[in-house]
Amino acid sequence: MSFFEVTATDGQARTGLLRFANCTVPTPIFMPVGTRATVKSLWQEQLEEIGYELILGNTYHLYLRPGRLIERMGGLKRFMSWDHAVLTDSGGFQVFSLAQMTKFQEDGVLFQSHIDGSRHLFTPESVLETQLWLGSDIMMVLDDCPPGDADERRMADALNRTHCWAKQAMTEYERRADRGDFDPSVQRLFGIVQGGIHESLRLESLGVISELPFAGIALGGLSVGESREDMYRILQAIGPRMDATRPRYLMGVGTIPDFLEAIRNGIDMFDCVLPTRNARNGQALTSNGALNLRNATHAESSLPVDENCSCRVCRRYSRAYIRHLFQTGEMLGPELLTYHNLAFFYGFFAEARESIHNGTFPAFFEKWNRIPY
Ligand code: PRF
Ligand code: ZN
Repeated sequence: MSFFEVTATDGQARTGLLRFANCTVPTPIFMPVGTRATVKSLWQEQLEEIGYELILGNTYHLYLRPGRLIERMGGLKRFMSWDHAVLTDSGGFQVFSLAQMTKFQEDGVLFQSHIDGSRHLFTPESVLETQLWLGSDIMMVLDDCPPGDADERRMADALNRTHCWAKQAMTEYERRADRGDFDPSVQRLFGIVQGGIHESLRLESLGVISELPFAGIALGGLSVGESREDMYRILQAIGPRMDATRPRYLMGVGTIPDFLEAIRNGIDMFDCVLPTRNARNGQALTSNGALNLRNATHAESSLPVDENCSCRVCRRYSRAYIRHLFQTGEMLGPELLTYHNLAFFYGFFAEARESIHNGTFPAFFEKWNRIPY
């Protein structure tokens, strides 16, 4: 049984299966973000109840805190009691967005912890090592993701570095697999394509990364401040050219319109903090667009958050009640909206997969593309 299998296509859109040691998940798929070994405010039971089996963790945060404790506790999945699948990001992106001071040195990136200012070095080998003891099913290579408005020099340097690091990561992965340090049919490594909004750099990067035997290929460096037009232009140019036999992962994206455009161009995997972070600010994602439950218009509404949603929150609680929870700063407010938003995304992706199976993806695309998000 192969790790990834495409089961149906509709245009460039595909639906398929990702097979892990403990579970099989269908694609296209959304992965809830559980940065610090928790999808904020939810119990693992609730994620399972919605239907999620693959979640994301962050190497940067977990390495800094609680660090090796996780290894002693039997790995991330045992530690957080998650008996399904986990993908961990490498820390590359987080170092550049969160750490206080970064400096490229000794074939890695030197940074100061955003927690206590302590100094650390991430190398392609060290972040692989960390993800091995975390026990991630999918490990991401260390990459250099410059800001969207970086100049050409910084862009070219970043791409070179990303490609060198990818080769070093694969060499180390194969060396340690050969040594029997881990099971490569359980812990797989994905490469990351960079290149900003420059089509030529993206194609070059896709060529370099695709040549290496990664189990999957990710698109990094999108949704980092560029315009929507630029992002969609890159998705259209690169998505369909990515190796069709390997899963394609668009990192840190995004919104319903972004999912539609990416799925249309052959992307299989997504993660984003949007449904969980926005929930904590009172924003609900619904089949009619986004609405903010802190708004006074919901003060006396006995409607559910989304009339077309059958999640446990929408079956039981009113907008007025949830607004009251936010007004009073009660913690149940963010909890209920996080549950709904993740259930809403789950339903959207289930519908996307079904439409690809049925050959009705264009109608699915049109229906959702009309809704203002
Ligand atoms: N690289 C890594 N993680 C990421 C990104 C990236 O470029 C992004 C950009 N959208 C989100 N998460 N390693
Ligand atoms: Zn709901």
